Amino acid sequence: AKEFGIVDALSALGLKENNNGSSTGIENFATGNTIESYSPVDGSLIGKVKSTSREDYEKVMEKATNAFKIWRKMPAPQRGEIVRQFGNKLRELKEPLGKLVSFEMGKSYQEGLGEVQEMIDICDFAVGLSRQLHGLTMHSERPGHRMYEQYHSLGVVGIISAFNFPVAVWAWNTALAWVCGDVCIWKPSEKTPLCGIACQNIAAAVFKENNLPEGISCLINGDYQVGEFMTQDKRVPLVSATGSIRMGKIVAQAVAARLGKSLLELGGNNAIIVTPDADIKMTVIGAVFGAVGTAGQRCTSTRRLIIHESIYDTVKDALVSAYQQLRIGNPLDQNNHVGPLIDTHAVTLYKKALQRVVEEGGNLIVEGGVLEGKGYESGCYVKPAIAEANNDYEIVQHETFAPVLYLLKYSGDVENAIEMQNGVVQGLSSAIMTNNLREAEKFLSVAGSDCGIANVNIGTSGAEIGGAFGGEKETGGGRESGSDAWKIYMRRQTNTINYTTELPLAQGIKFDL
Ligand code: UN1
Repeated sequence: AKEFGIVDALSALGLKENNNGSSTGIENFATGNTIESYSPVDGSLIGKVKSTSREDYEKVMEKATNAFKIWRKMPAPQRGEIVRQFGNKLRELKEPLGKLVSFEMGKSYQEGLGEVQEMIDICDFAVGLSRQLHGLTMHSERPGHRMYEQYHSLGVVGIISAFNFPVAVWAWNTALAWVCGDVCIWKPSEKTPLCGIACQNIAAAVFKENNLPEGISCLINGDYQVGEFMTQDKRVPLVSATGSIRMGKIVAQAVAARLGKSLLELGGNNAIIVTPDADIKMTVIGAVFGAVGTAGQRCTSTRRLIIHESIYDTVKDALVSAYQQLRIGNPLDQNNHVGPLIDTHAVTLYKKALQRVVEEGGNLIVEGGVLEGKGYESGCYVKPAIAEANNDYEIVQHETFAPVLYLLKYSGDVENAIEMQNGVVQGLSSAIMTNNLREAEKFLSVAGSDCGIANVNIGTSGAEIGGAFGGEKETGGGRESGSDAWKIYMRRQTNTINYTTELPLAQGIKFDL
């Protein structure tokens, strides 16, 4: 860890060995069980964090609701100024935070930096947005009346995020929620709690410098039961949850039972369609990055390649030779392409997927396996694998959070490929590689990809923050980040004002006294 500057990174981020890191962060009053955070990079214990008990949660909620009363009254552009300062702090701390992300989660240092860059980008976006929380004006049907709509702050926003993007997904939600005048309570994944504490420390410092209550940003820690404090709590009008479809269904039902709003960003089963008109070189780079980047643990990771039979062997051979070049190892060593999986449980799921695809009739053309020996002591390093398979295999229909890529063959028109691509329960990201305008437009048409993200000549992962991010079907339907995704963080109000001395009724109804 020393060699890669981890010790310095931890101290730059204000992290101690024992982080009593519930509550609003700086005030240490968490009393729950201790969560230990082990690095998948070398298996070492990075630090300990206290989880949030029910009583702690009540205190956090009190701080959040009190902070909301102050924060919502601050003009939105001034809230934007706070987010600008937060973004600047992230710029200063990009390297240590990127390193911590890499060390605690296991993604490459480049991707760790990229994740912090996503946080910075969304802050910039949110600053501009703070002057653009526009509603519409309408023409009233009644004389001397004015009608318009406005967006008001919602309240306490609950954020439940996953280990794979331990800091960026929080920032997408929180930067928008803050300019919208909401306060946030965040439960990071219990697999990456130190990333949560680091972010909390950064936010808390900004609030302190501006004499604002730290309750604008609150942190709670623990497993799904701690998440349930929020999903079942009427005081949380919106719960934004990122994770598995299984988790999303539980969250959605709990929130819906009290008629709250949920924003769900769940699993993907993302495919790239490779047509006879594809640029093979671009296809290979896009597919390999999509499949092995973040060790296949992005919700946007490429899981399936749907390749036209006429170029199938060419693409397959190019992929096999590209996979032979991959260097697997310590993600902080920038010579490596692929880091570890998050933990040994993920390794078990990876092994099961490889076994299952063979049982179902698949053919492993790049075999995979768990790495052992020097540098791989954590037991979390696996070789990216490729299997030839059919779309209807149970395992192909399922999202395995690991670097396993399935090759599927199609024949005839691109419509056949689109049907395969849409033939899964998930609907997050999709892509087509083609230089043929007709194929590209068919893919983007109403009868084309059914996903929330559909790309042409780009892979499935690595979306920019400016677009709305999320997907359809069992991906949950939520949209985060750019475009008008901010609207879910606010409540809309329609206002009609009468500036006459008469009281005409809408629809021409007569009512005289
Ligand atoms: C996720 O995996 O939960 O588009 C988010 C991407 C990233 C975000 C992924 N910008 O791959």
